[in-house]
Amino acid sequence: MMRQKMADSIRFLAADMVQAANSGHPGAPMGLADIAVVLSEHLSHNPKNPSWLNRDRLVFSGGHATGLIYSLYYLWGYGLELDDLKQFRQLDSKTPGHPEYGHTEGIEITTGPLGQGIANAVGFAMASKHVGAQTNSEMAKVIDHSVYCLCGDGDLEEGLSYEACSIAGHNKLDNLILIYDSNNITIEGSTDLSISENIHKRFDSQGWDVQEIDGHNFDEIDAAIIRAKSSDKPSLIIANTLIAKGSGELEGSHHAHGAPLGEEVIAKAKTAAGFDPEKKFFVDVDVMARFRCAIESGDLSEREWIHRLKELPLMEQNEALDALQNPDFSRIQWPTFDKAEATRGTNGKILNAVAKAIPGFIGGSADLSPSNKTEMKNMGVYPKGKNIYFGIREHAMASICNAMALYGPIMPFSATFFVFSDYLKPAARIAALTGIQQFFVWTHDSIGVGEDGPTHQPIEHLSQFRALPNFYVWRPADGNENVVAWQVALEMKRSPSAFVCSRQNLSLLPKAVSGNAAKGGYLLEETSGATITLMASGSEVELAMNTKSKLAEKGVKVNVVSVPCFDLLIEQDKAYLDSIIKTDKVVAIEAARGLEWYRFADEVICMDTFGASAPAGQLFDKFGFTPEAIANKLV
Ligand SMILES: Cc1ncc(C[n+]2csc(CCOP(=O)(O)OP(=O)(O)O)c2C)c(N)n1
Repeated sequence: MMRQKMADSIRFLAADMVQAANSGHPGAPMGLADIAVVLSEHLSHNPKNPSWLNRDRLVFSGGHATGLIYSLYYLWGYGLELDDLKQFRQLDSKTPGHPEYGHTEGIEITTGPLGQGIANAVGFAMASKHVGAQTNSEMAKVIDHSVYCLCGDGDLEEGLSYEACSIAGHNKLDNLILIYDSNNITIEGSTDLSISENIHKRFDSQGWDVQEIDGHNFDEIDAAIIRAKSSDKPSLIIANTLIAKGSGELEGSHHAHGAPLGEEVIAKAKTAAGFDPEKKFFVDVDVMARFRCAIESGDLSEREWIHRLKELPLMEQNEALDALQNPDFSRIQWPTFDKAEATRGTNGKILNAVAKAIPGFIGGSADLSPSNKTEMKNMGVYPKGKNIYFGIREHAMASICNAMALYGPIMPFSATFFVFSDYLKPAARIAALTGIQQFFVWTHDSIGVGEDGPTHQPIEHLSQFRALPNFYVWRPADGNENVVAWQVALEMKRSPSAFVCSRQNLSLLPKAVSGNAAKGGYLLEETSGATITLMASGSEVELAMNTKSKLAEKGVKVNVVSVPCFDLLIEQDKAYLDSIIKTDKVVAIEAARGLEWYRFADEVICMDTFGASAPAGQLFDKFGFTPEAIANKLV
C-alpha cells in the first residue's frame, strides 16, 4: 500500500509539473513510477554529498522523463523544493527540460539525445571497474557500487545502445543494471511501426543476463534488482509497463508521451487513486518521510565506507586512491623534439609521458591505436591497465569517456581518424555543453591522409568543431606546440580539448615555440616592413614559412602567425591580436574548409571541394597548397 502511494505521488507530481509548464513528458514518469519506488529502496547514495565516490550511479537515458527525475531528487532531499518543481522548464529554473549535469544537484550526467545515457552508464561502470582494479584488494573493497540506468524503446532503437551494450557484455560489467521501460510506445505511436527485433535475444547474444518482469509489480521489480545485483554479467531488466500508467483514459496512449494530460484527466486520475483532486504538487507526510530516509541511510553508508577506508589492511590501497584523486602534473616529464616528425607521433610521445605520470589517465582508440599512436607502452590493458580496446565503436567510445571523466578520479582520452569524428560528434557536443574534460585524439587531419582518398580526408571538420562552444581544437604545427596544447588542455577542467594531428612528417618550426602558443596563436616570424600576414595551423604553418621565402624572392615581405588553437585565439583581447597581426593584408592558409578564418583574413586559401586519392604530396600540388601556387596567387 505504501509503495503504491509513493508511486502515485511521483505520478501526480510529474503530471502537475507538465501541466503547469504546459510542456513536457508525463507518460514515461508515470509508467516508471513503480520502478522508481523500488529502485529508491536499493539505491545507495548520499543526498547530502552527491559526489561521494562509492555511491551508486543512476543514469536516466530517456532524459525526457524529467518529471520523474526532478520529483525523485526533490523527494530524496537533494535540495530541490516544490517551488522548483513548479518552475519546471522555466527560464533560470533548477528544473530545465532535460536533466543537465552541474545544473541540478544529483544529476550524474546530461541526457536527452537518446541512447547516450546507456553508453554513459557503461562508462560509469567501466570507470568503476578501473578504479576498483587499482584500489580493491581481496580483503577490502574501496569501490563496490552499482550503476543503474533507466532507458526506453527509443534508447534501444538508437545504434549507440548496440555499440555500448556490446562493450558492456564483452567486458562483463557485472556492476551494470539496465532497466528497460518497455511500454512499446514512442512519439509516433506503437513500436510495431518501427521495430520487431527480439530485445531479449539481442542482449542474450551480447553476453547480458536478461530478465523480463511486470514493471508495475513491486515484488517482481524487487526480485529482479536483487538478482541483477548478484549476476556475474551486466543485467537487463525488461520491465513491461504502460505509458502514463495511472492516468486513466490516456494510459497506454502515445498522446501521453509528450503533452500535458489536461486538468480534467489529472483530476480524475487523482480521485481514482484516492488522492484529493484539488491538491496540486502534493506529497503526504508519510510518503515524504519514506523517501527522505535516503538522507539518513546515505549518510550512514558513506560513513561506513569512510570507516572501511581507514581500516584498510593495505596502505597501498589508500595510496592508490590518493594518487588517483590528486593528479600531480608537475610529475610529467615532457618530451622534447629535435627533428621532423608527424604530429601524431609527437602526440603519442606526449600522451605516454602524461599517462606515465598521471594514474587516472586512461583511454584508447576505436581500433586505430597503431595509426593514432595512442598505445600506452607497458601500461597494461583495461580494466587493470590503461589501454582500452573500444573496438570500432566511436560513438560509444566518446560517450563512455564522457562518463568516465565525470566519474571522479579518471582523465580519459579517445582516439580515431579525424574524419570519423563524425561518428562521435553527439558525444563531443555533450562534453562541450556540460564542460566535460575529455581529450580527443584525432589524427590524419587533412588531404595529407593521401592515398586513402576523400572518404578518409577531413574537409569541414575543423570548422565544425571550432564552431562548437567550449570546445578547444588544437592543431599543432610541431611537437613543441603539441606540448603546449597538452599543458593547456590538462588545466581546462571544464572543457574538452581535441588534438588534431598529421599523418605526414612536419618540420620543426624554426624557433622554439613561444609561450604565446598558449594564447592560441602567436607571431612566429616577423619581417621588418612586412605587408602581408600569413596565418595558418598545423601542416600549413610550414607551408606558410616556405611561402614567405618565395614571396621574399619577389620582394614581398611577410609575417607568419601560427595558430595552434583558433578557439583560444578568438578569446584574446584586441591589444594581443594587434600585437601579432600587424599588417593590413591578412591571408589564411588551411587545407580544409576554413571559412571561419574570414574573422581575421581578407583572403582564405582553403579547400572548396572534397579531396582525392593520391600520394599526399601530389594532393597538396593539385589543390594549390604549394609555396609557388600561393605566392603566385598573392602577387
Ligand atoms: C537522438 C534523439 N532522437 C530523437 C529524440 C526525440 N525524442 C524524444 S523522446 C522520443 C521517443 C522516445 O520513445 P521512448 O523511449 O519509448 O519513450 P516513451 O515514449 O516511453 O516516453 C524521441 C523520438 C531524442 N531525444 N534524441
